[in-house]
Amino acid sequence: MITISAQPYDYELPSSSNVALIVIDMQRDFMELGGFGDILGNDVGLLRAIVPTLKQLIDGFRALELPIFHTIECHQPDLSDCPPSKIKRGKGELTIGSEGPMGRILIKGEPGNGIIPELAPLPNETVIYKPGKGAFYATELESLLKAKNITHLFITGVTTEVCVQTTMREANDRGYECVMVEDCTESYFPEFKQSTLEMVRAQGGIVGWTATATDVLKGLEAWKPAKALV
Ligand code: C5J
Repeated sequence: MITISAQPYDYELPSSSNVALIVIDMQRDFMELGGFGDILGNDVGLLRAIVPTLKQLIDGFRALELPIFHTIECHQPDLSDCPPSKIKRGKGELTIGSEGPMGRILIKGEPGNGIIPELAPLPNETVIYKPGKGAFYATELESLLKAKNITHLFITGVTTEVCVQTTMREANDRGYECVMVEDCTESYFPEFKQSTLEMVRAQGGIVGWTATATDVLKGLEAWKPAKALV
């Protein structure tokens, strides 16, 4: 058993557990001008702050040969998987499916739908295409995690209070032991990020834990060899 320094208290990682890194929606639609985040009136530049730290965390998982799941929020070109209520939101000139500077907004396969180059998935990593905010809704994520007996999740990405928090709540309800990595998640609203971190760890960790990338990597580096010995 290894413990990772976390809030509201240390996170325990038994050697019998299996872990995965979940990287939510680090796609151009949310990170760059002309994408979905931008057309909704957000300052997309705010999200860049986490890129170097998230890259270090991803590299750490790669070095330890631990599984990484990337997600992309997107819809089919015919929008058959997008509820009309979602298309109507925002009331802007452009909406989901509109032609934007990076192709059709939030549509699978369009240039704007790609993960930013710095965090591009490797061929051996899984990409989950999700039509909802949560990564478990209408995707194969749960069955893939079950197939690998994964029990412990480290959750990162954007935006903290929307897709990251929704995914963490979905995972928590399914029995996964979840850590939201504090300096690897970001919001267009700094106060929403802070509130989300506090919500997650309030009431004895009602949705899970929060920890820094440094503490997660330190813990996993000790855990991986200890696990191998068991
Ligand atoms: C949003 C997301 N904010 N990835 N999506 O619509 O958080």
